[in-house]
Amino acid sequence: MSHKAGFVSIIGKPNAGKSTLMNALVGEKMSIVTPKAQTTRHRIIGIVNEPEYQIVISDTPGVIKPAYTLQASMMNFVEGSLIDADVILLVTDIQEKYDESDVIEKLRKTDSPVAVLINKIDKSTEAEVKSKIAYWEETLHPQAIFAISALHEHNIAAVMPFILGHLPEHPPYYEKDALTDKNERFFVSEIIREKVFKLYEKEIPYSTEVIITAFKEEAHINRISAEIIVERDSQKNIIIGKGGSMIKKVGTYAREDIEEFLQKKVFLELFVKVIPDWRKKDNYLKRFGYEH
Ligand SMILES: Nc1nc2c(ncn2[C@@H]2O[C@H](COP(=O)(O)OP(=O)(O)OP(=O)(O)O)[C@@H](O)[C@H]2O)c(=O)[nH]1
Ligand SMILES: [Mg+2]
Repeated sequence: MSHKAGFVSIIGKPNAGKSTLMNALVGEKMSIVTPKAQTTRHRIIGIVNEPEYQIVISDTPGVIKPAYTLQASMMNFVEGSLIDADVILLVTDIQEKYDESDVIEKLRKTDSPVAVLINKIDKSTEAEVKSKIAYWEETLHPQAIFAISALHEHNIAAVMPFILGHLPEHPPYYEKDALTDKNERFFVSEIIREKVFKLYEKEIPYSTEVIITAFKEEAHINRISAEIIVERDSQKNIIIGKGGSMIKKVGTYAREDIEEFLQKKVFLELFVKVIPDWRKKDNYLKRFGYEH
């Protein structure tokens, strides 16, 4: 029997809805989603398996001009996903201004087929959709344009046939029951980071990393310890909150989602640790899983 397999790269600006789309295409919550920009920091792989094909979808960080080493590493993940890509999905928020063209420059350099996904059309008028379609037609001449709502899974079904139409005949790259290439610890740290992004404001989410320090699997419960890393003592105090009220919220919300994810009872213990300027330090970034 013939079998198709290939890599799909989802790219775009921060907050465009890339991770929401990824989760909709895979049908599982693979990538964390928050209202804040730069939520995704890694290349996150979600795999769609059917007897006759395997689609390896990469969700990537939003394209920005890097201001510090962590962001430079995030942009390396974007570049890496483009090198492998058999198909590129450019996700763009319909309200987004495309005045600077970092993303477009990247796409002009590739030979891979590109589809532009104009997202969040639930928040726009039909006239706006029409004018954006014309804009992208002119700017990029992509192989296809879809007007979608990733959040409401509107028009998502049309994207799969486009992908399949551009996938080569190839044996599977991963086991046919694999959903991703990252381990449970990674997803647990992401769930905690999602709560930090949702619960804190200003520079706090961007100054934070989450490290799993213990992951003990017992018969009926997993005992997990994690460190929330921040850059300064003042941030540590904010993370903890008055009498520990804020970190307690992080812990409760995260534990609920981790239990859902692992389908198991979880005891979650959180600690806060200061590592000055970790976002600019190669040794810490490497230890935290960021390539450079
Ligand atoms: N109204 C509306 N909101 C959406 C839609 N898709 C995504 N969002 C929202 O947009 C915000 C950003 O979504 P994400 O999926 O995290 O965006 P992203 O492109 O992965 O963002 P980064 O990881 O920061 O680059 C979230 O609040 C989503 O709920 C949509 O179709 N309609
Ligand atoms: Mg994302």
